Amino acid sequence: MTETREDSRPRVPPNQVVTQKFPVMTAGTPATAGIEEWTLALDGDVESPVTLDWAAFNSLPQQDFTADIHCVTRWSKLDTRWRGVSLQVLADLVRPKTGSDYVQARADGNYTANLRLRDLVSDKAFVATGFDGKPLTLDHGGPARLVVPDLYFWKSAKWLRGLHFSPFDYKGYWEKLGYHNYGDPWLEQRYRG
Ligand SMILES: Nc1nc2c(c(=O)[nH]1)N[C@H]1C(S)=C(S)[C@@H](COP(=O)(O)O)O[C@H]1N2
Ligand SMILES: [Mo]
Repeated sequence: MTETREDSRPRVPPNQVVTQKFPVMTAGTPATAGIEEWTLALDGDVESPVTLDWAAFNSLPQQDFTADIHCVTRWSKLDTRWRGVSLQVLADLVRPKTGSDYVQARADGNYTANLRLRDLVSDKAFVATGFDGKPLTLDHGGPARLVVPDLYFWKSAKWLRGLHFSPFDYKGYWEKLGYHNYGDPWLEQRYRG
């Protein structure tokens, strides 16, 4: 683990501090579903909306991926290891209609986050069910959470229950409270305005 890349570009975005710990950041205490009741709704402006139960979700191709994650409260964690289904696989399944450029992630506990579809596809984001070789624990969003490493980690909704594809960019929980609409850590897009 190194904090500088081979070409000497910084590994850590501006004004972030690397931690070895894995802090738990949760607004409220959501009641979440066990795998018996859990479903993931892929809906909105798509050709083939579908609601996947745990078995259907797990029959999709899974990938291992390693990523650095960056919380807006200024901690970063490097080389986190996950397992999950790529957003590309989920988008291919439902086929967003032309102009359906936004995705609202919907989670238990009324948590939402808004994202651009182009920031999610091409293996830039995953719905993860595994962390560090084990099932994702409840505090970190189990049974399934979004992981979008290129954006501040508030965009990575824990206890994910739906992805709503739309031509409209509905603001999410933190975005409504004044956090930046896109949240690129390299551009320090922490707050709006
Ligand atoms: N459902 C839900 N997802 C959430 C949050 C939350 O409060 N509820 N917090 C976000 C924030 S601000 C961060 S930094 C990460 C923290 O994930 P962790 O608790 O696994 O570190 O989850 C994000 N996803
Ligand atoms: Mo965060």
